[in-house]
Amino acid sequence: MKPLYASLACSIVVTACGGGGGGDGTDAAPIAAGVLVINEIMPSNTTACADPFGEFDDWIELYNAGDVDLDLGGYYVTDDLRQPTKVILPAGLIVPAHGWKLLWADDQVQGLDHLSFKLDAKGEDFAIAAPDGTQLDMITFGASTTDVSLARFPDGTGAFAACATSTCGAANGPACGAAASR
Ligand SMILES: [Ca+2]
Ligand SMILES: [Ca+2]
Repeated sequence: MKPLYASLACSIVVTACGGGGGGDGTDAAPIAAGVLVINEIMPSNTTACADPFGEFDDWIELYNAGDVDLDLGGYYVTDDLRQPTKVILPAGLIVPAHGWKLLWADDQVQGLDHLSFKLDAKGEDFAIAAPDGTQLDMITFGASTTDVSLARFPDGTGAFAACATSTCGAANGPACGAAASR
């Protein structure tokens, strides 16, 4: 065993990774289609997953299919397609490259990732738009079953399917797609 060597190697790796970000927030370049998508959504949540305050609020999971972390500052979300720029997202809300980010639709002031509206379990829309107003993704859903999400499988590209084994903030499972697609 070489614990000292191991920890040294770790710290070198971490340093290399941490220094590789280097992004200057170049939000001038328009985002390509399909890079930022709605990956999973739960309009009625009682036991699936809790926000950092222990509250089982409605949530939306975004997925970043790209190779660069995305800062959602200036992006828009809405639960009303007639108001595509209803809510502007704050800077510092990051969706990691090839990673997921949960937004809590709880109409509460609890941090960057909490939206000023809730989702309607009886059905409505949710959409996300780029800072220039271009719609990036949207979903229209009907009446929701409590604690059942609608999830894309595979992540980012698959069709939405009802998912009783939701995965907030993590990769969607094949069981969801299989369960709903017959
Ligand atoms: Ca909350
Ligand atoms: Ca998921």
